[in-house]
Amino acid sequence: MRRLRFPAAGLAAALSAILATSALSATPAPPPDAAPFPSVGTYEDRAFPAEELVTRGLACNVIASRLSCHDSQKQADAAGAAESVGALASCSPPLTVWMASGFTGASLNYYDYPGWQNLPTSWRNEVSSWRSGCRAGRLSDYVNGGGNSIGLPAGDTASTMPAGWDNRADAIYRY
Ligand SMILES: [Ca+2]
Repeated sequence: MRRLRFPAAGLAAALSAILATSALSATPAPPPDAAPFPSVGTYEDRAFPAEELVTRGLACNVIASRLSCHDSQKQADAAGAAESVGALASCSPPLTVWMASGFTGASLNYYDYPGWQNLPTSWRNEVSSWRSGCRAGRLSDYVNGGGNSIGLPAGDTASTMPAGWDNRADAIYRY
């Protein structure tokens, strides 16, 4: 095996790089970015770009970072119960958000937890009602949990948003 030799200047550079790394690691790491919204999804057993699906007024599931969309909330809930496995299945119903008040309009069922999940672009500043399901949740004004946020107690629903929160959420957190 060939022995590695560091010229003096190279060794100094390596040492200072190590020291710089140590100094950086002492700084608290920023929180990881929220899970990106899936780029593709399925509807009637065909694949489509996600943004195309979520602008069609469908009821969609996000399970293990996979997107599948259905014609009605009832169909999405039934498919979600069948598709979710393990911990995700044991923690159903999911956190659901609707684009319109009164649990109407396009919807997204989020099964994954814990962590922030950014809403798809066409959904930002659109959430107008929600259902938290078996886990508590949170909605934030900006992506990645940024800006102000509101807590959603477990097992709760709201057919309209609290003052100042209609059409405002950009990301959700499921605890
Ligand atoms: Ca917002």
